[in-house]
Amino acid sequence: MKLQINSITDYHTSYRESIEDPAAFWASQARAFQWTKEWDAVLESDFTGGYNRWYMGGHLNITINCLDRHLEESSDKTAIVWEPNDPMQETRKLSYRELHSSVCQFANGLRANGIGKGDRVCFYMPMLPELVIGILACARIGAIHSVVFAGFSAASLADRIKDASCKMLICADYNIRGPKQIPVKSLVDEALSLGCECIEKVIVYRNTGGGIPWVNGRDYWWYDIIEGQAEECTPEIMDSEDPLFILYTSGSTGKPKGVVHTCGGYMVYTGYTFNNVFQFQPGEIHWCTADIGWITGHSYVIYGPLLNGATTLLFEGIPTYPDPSRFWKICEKHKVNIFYTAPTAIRALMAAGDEHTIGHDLSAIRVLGTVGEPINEEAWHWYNEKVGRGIAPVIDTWWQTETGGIMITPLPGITDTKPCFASYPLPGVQPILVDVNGNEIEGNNAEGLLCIKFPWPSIIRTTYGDHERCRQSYFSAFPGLYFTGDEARRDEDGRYRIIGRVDDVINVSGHRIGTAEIENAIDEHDNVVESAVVGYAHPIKGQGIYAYVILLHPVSDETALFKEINEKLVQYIGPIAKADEVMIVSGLPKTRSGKIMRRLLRKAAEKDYENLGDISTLLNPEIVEEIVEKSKLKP
Ligand code: 7RM
Repeated sequence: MKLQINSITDYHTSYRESIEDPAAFWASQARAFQWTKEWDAVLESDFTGGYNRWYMGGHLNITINCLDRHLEESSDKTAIVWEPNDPMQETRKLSYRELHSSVCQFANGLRANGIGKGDRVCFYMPMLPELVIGILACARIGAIHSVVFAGFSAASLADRIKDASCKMLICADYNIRGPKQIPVKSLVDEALSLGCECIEKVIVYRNTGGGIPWVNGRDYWWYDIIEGQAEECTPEIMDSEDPLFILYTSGSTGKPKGVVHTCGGYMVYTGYTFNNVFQFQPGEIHWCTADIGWITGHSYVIYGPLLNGATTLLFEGIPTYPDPSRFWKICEKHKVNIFYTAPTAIRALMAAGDEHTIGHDLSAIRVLGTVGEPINEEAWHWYNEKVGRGIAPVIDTWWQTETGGIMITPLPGITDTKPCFASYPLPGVQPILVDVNGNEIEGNNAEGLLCIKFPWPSIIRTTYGDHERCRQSYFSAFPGLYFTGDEARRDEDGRYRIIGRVDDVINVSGHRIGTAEIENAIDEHDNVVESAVVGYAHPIKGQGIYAYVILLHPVSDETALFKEINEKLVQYIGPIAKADEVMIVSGLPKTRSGKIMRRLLRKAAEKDYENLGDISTLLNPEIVEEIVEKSKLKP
């Protein structure tokens, strides 16, 4: 793909052009792709109603751009390198031609099984090439994919299936992660027993070959679906604004939001950002370690790299199996050029000791990326020095499920880098800091709520089935602005540093979880009357989960109670939502209007007893002392 920013002057020029004439800027970016019909108008936006449309009247299919377009010149080039969980098992490689054939074949299989344009297909699968094949097969025929992270519980899966009324569910028999085998098909059956009548068929990919429960007439093997299907498939020609996928993310209420992205804008933005942010060079191997169940996996494991004809590495396992050198062994083995991971992984590997990085040839690495949460200074330096050998720049990329692609980031080799700073907005991105009243905080050396004042092609289109919720969540806090939910600081040179969420969202190891979701699950425990959950600083996870609970009856064995609470969290949400600390309290600090004072709970969790602020206006100020005293007894 052409149009790569390649100097600082170029960056400034592009940035200026993107602001002065956004339509012209984004039209020229879009021309790097293949459209079957050009758009009539580039953009139409109404932040008041939360309506944003891009490339209206344009027709395309994103898989033509991810696959067909590369066949002429690079059909033998590797599209996917798959590295299994077990290092003794063989690597799989799929060329662009093979990936194209597999996608077409499965797409034909989906069509033969009643799936067509607009139908929702849910994926609950581990990191296998078949997950990529299945997702692209949906895109090929215009079906809307909804990937649910395979670490979520059966209950969470059921909620997401029902919210999008998915017609089909695609899973594996078992998932393998580190030393564990997870019986996903059993979890799927459990989810489907929770009122998912919308699901007509379940497609099962045989991953381990272990025994699984089976429902005749509903369950089908992946291989039976593709059996006899042609390796060519006419793509469904999509309107630019037809939905491409739904991806659920946590907000401040208990119910996850189905973020909807559409075909044209998402394609242009992920292609544009992959090319520029990583300064991609043809022939490079790109490894984004994110699970495809998150937006980072959608945009930078699948779509961004494939749109650019890159080789994308897919890893089934975890960073610490069989030992904490696994990432570096894979980088060495496949001569990875671009490595993109989360601060939580960096911190965990840093804590495991330098002996694991030493002795691995990491010389192919040209760029190191991080995403998902703030990276602390120590981890930034360790990454830069031990992994990047002081040569490969670290790019701290800030973005969200709702933004579809990277928004604020250094450009490697072009702009400078500074620890903890996501730095500069990409051309086309117009960040602004405001105070709580929505007044712009101008000038450098400023801190405020991070908003974006102009749309970009992959801005969230709606929350599935409930547009009002989309308007309310992102466009109502400050009229005329998209509100990110994050607080940020702008330094003396205009670089942005992301401080964190200002809403009731906790970022655990880079995974977003709403406090309300966690509290709902804890409240399911028979002995819990009420609970309140806050995030607190955690050395590896970034934020840990601290739960305050009020009990119905006192317990003698607190450890047993904590275990039961965590069982509820695993049951209702998944292992990522386990509480790190639980404190039994006789009451929760509340305002007179009945709102829980999370600020106080956060301070107690972090043992920060100074500046508790004015507590005299609380409904029950006496409870603060109890909480502070109990917190002092915690490790
Ligand atoms: C891509 C992704 C979004 C939230 C976002 C922030 C936090 C993401 C950074 C970051 C500091 C970063 N999507 N966040 N990137 N905080 N520095 N580079 O993570 O929807 O799952 O989460 O994550 O709070 O609002 S997400």
